[in-house]
Amino acid sequence: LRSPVVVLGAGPAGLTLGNVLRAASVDCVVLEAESREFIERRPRAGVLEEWAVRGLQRRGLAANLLERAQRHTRCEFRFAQERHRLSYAELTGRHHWIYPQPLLVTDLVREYADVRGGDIRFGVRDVRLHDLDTDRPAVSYTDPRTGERHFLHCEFVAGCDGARGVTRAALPAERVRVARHDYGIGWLALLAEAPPSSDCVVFGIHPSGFAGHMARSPEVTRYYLQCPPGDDPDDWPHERVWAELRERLGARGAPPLTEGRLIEKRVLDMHNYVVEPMAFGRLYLAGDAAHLTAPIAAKGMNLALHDAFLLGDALVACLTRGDASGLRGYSADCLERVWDYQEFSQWLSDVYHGTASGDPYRAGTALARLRRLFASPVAASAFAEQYLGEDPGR
Ligand code: RFL
Repeated sequence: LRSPVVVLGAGPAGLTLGNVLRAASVDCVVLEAESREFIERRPRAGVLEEWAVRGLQRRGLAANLLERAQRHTRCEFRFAQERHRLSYAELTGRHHWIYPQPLLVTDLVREYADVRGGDIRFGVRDVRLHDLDTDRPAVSYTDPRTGERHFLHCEFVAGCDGARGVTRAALPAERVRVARHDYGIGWLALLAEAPPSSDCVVFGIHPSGFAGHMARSPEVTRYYLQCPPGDDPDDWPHERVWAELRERLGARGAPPLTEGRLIEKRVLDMHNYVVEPMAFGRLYLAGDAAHLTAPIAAKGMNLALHDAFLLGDALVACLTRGDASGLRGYSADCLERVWDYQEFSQWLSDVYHGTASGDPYRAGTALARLRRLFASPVAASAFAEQYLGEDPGR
């Protein structure tokens, strides 16, 4: 079989890309290691930047989202027992959308497979890439039901297989540079079966460590607790989690947290990486396969969508009009935003984690940054602009 594009991975990046290709009648095959049920339930992100939603909408991919997502216009920092609200929509005229990643993935897979008739194969095993530096690359995999090995010959391979996929490893070490940053901290990522305890995202900056509160839906809330990297989630029973959250998110006048059963509890070793360039031969990387940003500033899914829009448009231009300029500029065009978001995550990490670092110098500078955010409208506007991400349409 020969399809012009093989897309590895059915996350936000791969499915958006598949939809863009199908809308232009470009054939592609999406290969996904997990089952459809699994990817439609995998809980992760939930914060989408306005420009990203507009990008989905322009491509006919945001109907459900716009009906169901919540609009967020501000966030709240809590430190030294005080609450400080930052109305970023007032400062920038832009806002966030809150829509859980599994719902977006469900919408995208339905549109790709059930509406646009796209080819998607779930549960593939032992995926391998071949002849990437020729104009006839191929992808092979084992069909889980029959055990048979299949070869897909194509013109382009899109590596959208996330942080643990195989495509990044296929890049020859001498042709790419991987920049990596370890924060040296862990975050206990929690999902609670409880309604949100605030109408906005809350950041708790506390000497015991950072704590975060993020709405996901009227019934489910994401919380984060800073912890040592490699901590065992089993050392965080229900009582300990809620006691720490109450302590770290506590402030004068703050409503009590609405507690609930913890339905996800995992420790993230916080790190980032960036692969440069995001292409080799006929392989183009998109999303977490090319760059990871720890969930500090809620940027990962937004970057994955940005890559998918650019790669989709570039592949369509090349395959339907013979115009390869988009593909030539793809990596550089993506990396500008990637590095901008990396820098913001780094800045915000210092604010979140400085007071608990045990280093009085870092603690002092972190508090100075926080005070400046609420004393200087210019500093607040600069924060808001980066938190919402630059609008590529402006
Ligand atoms: P994904 O979503 O990981 O999808 C990759 C897909 O590839 C499959 N796969 C393979 N398929 C075929 N062959 C192979 N060999 C394969 N190996 C893997 C996987 O099963 C999977 O289905 O990558 P993509 O599309 O690049 O999307 C990236 C986003 O998922 C990620 O950046 C965000 O979830 C990050 N993130 C957040 N981003 C935001 O923008 N806002 C947030 O609020 C936010 N919160 C988060 C997050 C990530 C988190 N975790 C789990 C690290 C919160 C958390 C807790």
